[in-house]
Amino acid sequence: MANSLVKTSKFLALVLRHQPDLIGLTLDANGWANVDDLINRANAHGHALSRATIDRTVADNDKQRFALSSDRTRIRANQGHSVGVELDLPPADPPEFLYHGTATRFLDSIRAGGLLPGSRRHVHLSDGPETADRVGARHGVAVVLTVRAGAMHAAGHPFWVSTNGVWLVERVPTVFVEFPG
Ligand code: HQG
Repeated sequence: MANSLVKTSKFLALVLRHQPDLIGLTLDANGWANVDDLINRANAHGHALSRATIDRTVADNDKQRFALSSDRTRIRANQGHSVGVELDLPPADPPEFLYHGTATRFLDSIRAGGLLPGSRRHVHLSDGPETADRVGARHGVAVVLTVRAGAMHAAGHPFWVSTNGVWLVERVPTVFVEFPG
């Protein structure tokens, strides 16, 4: 992803996941913003944004973080929100194991309380350990935890998978976490 698109992606993640208020933007109950409104408000707040930049950012995004509505008038983040939106994803059957990347400094707390969403709406899980390792490295010395997703689902915990392939759960009780070593 080109540098200017990374910058736009970070700005869109900020206003579509965390702080729409920053530019006076309104998200609907499912997290969608009107694209023209987003462009006008971003430009009014000194963030140069055009339809073409948005289209490229959505299409070329390394993690497919954003989606346009089918009529291309609305945009939302596929996952990662801290603001209260209902993504309205259908529940999904997870594979037997999913992975969560974290940092070693969080392990004692995770052992005590399980995996919690923190400031986000969901705990994020991936279907491969490599992605989890990269996610964990953002926080310090990475450690990959295996989540017994099949057993957790069988025990009644709902799972969702975002349009960009991130598995989402409300929390992961410690009993379903396999710690290394
Ligand atoms: C940890 C990026 C203490 C958790 C990534 C994580 C991902 C606990 C941190 C997405 C805990 C929260 C999300 C507990 C969990 N005690 N710490 N009980 N339970 N934690 O950033 O999963 O590039 O909110 O392990 O790629 O790191 O932005 O979540 O280390 O997909 O699209 O608390 O963000 O995607 O950190 O990352 P975060 P995350 P984007």
